[in-house]
Amino acid sequence: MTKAFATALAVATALAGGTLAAAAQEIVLRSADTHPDGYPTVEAVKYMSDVLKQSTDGRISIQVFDSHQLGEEKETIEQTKFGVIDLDRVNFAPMNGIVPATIVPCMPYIFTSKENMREVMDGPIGEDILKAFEPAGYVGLAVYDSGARSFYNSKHPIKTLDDLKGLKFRVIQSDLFVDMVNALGANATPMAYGEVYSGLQTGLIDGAENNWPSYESSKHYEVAKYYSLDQHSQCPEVLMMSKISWDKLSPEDQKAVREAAKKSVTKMRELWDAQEAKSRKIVEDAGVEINEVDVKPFIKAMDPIYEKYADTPELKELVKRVRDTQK
Ligand code: GTR
Repeated sequence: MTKAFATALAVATALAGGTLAAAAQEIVLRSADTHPDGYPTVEAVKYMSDVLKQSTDGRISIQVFDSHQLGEEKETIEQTKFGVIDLDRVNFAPMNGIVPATIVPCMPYIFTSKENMREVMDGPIGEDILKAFEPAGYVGLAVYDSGARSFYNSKHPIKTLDDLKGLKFRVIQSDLFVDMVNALGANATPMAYGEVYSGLQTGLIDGAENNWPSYESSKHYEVAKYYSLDQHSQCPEVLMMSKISWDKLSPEDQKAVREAAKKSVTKMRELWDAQEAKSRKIVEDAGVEINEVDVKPFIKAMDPIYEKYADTPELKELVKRVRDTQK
């Protein structure tokens, strides 16, 4: 080997190695969230990024775009499908029409408690639901808590089904929720989360439905001061990845992403429990009128929803499997 050739070879090798190292080094996954910085879902994905950085020697990290910077949930779901966004943290509800299995954990009063929801979503039922994302172009990575959704409005407390009559509620964007709230006797209108505050303020809607941390962090409590704890759904959150982005990762990196996502679930639950209490305190201190609800008639009114939405053998079976955990 001549000296010149050896030098050229060394340079070429270094360059190739360098390019590879640079390419391998810099993977920054873009992740969307509708919630503001500090919200448990946002913090959980940031935590996941730290875990991932550690397990990949700093090669892979996640940049979280909070406060719907990348769009409202319907838009980010679409963009994630096309690989424009790598990761998306959304509620299961706007996925109901895209991944039918997500309907089951959103069903009214399907879980008996927070613990029951966690147990179901941690086990084989949760795994099966996450797997159902793949044919739709997503990889389901983790399920996060979302507490229980209850009604709030600007008119009066909801104590009975009669109190819902004539009120117009914004619901999360899912037909299941439209039908659920209509079945309870109110008028449901689906709308993007970011439009709810002004909708309440201008009187376009009388109320909406959500959990403590969302009710508080969105400041909806400022314009809808009656919060009635009917807890009609415990529909959880999901962290999903674009199948297009996923397929670009090596199997080892896919494994690292999955593991980091799983670890973020434990972290999220700690943050969630603390945030629920904190948010409740904030709205109580702000003078919100909170009331408990006798939910028996509410549960009864949901029978047609089970008939309409658990309408395939697969979904019926999933509902049964959830019920079996409660025996
Ligand atoms: C929240 C959920 C958000 C969003 C919002 C909504 O509970 O965390 O992802 O779906 O509800 O009502 O649109």
